[in-house]
Amino acid sequence: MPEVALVGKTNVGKSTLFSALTMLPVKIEPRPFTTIKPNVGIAYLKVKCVCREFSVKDNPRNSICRDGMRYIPVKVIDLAGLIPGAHEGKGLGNKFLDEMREADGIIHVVDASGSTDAEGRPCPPGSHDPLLDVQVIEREVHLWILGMLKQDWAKLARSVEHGKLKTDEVLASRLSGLKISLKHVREVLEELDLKERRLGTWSEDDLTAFVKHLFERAKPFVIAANKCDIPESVENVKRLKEAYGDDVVIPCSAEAELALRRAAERGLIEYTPGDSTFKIVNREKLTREQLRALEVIKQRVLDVWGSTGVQEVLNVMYFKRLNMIPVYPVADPDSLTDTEGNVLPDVYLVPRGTTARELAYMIHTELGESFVYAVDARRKVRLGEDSVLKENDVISIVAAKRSKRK
Ligand SMILES: Nc1nc2c(ncn2[C@@H]2O[C@H](COP(=O)(O)OP(=O)(O)O)[C@@H](O)[C@H]2O)c(=O)[nH]1
Ligand SMILES: [Mg+2]
Repeated sequence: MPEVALVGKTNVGKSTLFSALTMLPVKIEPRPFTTIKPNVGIAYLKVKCVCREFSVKDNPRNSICRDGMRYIPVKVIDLAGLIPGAHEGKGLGNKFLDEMREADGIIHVVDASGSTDAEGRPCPPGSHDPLLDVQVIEREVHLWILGMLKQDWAKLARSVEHGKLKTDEVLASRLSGLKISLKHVREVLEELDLKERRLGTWSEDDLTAFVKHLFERAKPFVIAANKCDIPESVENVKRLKEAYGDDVVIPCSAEAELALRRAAERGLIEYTPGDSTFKIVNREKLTREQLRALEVIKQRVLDVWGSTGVQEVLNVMYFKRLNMIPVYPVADPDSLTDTEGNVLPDVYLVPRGTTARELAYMIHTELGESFVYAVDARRKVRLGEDSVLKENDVISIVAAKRSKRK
């Protein structure tokens, strides 16, 4: 399952964002667990499902479909504790390693209203610069990886020089705790012109640059510019976007999203994450305070930013930063079913550029090995193994022998 980690200093709204993200976005029975451990839960990406285009009623297995929208589960981990100086803390390293290892990317939560100081204490809005917090966390992560790399650096360098080990392999294995691939290591060595350089001659700056580039590639981040309901955040969101780009910075209000999801769950309003509005179901059932709170959310969040931004945080991470696309594998390209007759059972998130055969491997090693061709169910054409998949492709894989297909 896809997986993201939440980081950020204290009091910026990590726990609130975690709660909002991991509340079920739509009604489902039976209710699956949405919180696995106190700090691990399930959130959902939201994409337009292909069911309406094909005019079918689907029975999703690995995801949920409601009103033509597909909700794809993503594991979310609240990594509270990545604080300034964390890289020096003994024991913390391994816990982080374990928890960050599987993460596809990192959601960096900041208080965009500037009402939390460097130590995480409340302060007047606008008095703390959230850009500093982004830098602090980045530095912390870099120092921490640097520490991992530099252990026995001299010994490492010697073993490469004696021809026992290769530079890229040594570096990748040193960082395997973070699940950083050999491919990423090679790309960065190339990019920084460090490929032919002996490890023993790397300067401190070389190492720092290497770590920085590698981490950006291996674990891309988005900035959840939280507390955007507070007016002082407008200016800071602008500054954050200037520094990091529109595809990295997402203004959001975790508190507003949590309130809306709770109200929707209790049937007080109609609201789906990502929506720009909500509808009050029955005015009489709401107290004056509740009505007032909803009005504030409308005025300070929805009317200003277009949505609470919480759904966007996840969607931007996967579809912009990680450049993934949804594809729908099926066993039968005519009925669009799996072998048990479920219509459009699964949606897979795959990196843009994934080929038909690579998809087969993701479904099942055996299916990849026995791949003959694929069928594009939309156009009813055969695809060869190197055919690059497109967004929302519905694909059936034809294998040489019967494999254990789902
Ligand atoms: N105004 C506003 N306050 C928020 C928002 N999200 C969280 N908070 C408040 O910020 C404080 C810290 O939130 P919490 O989730 O515990 O932060 P954490 O320490 O990062 O986990 C709490 O008082 C929250 O109610 C938001 O979107 N807007
Ligand atoms: Mg917390």
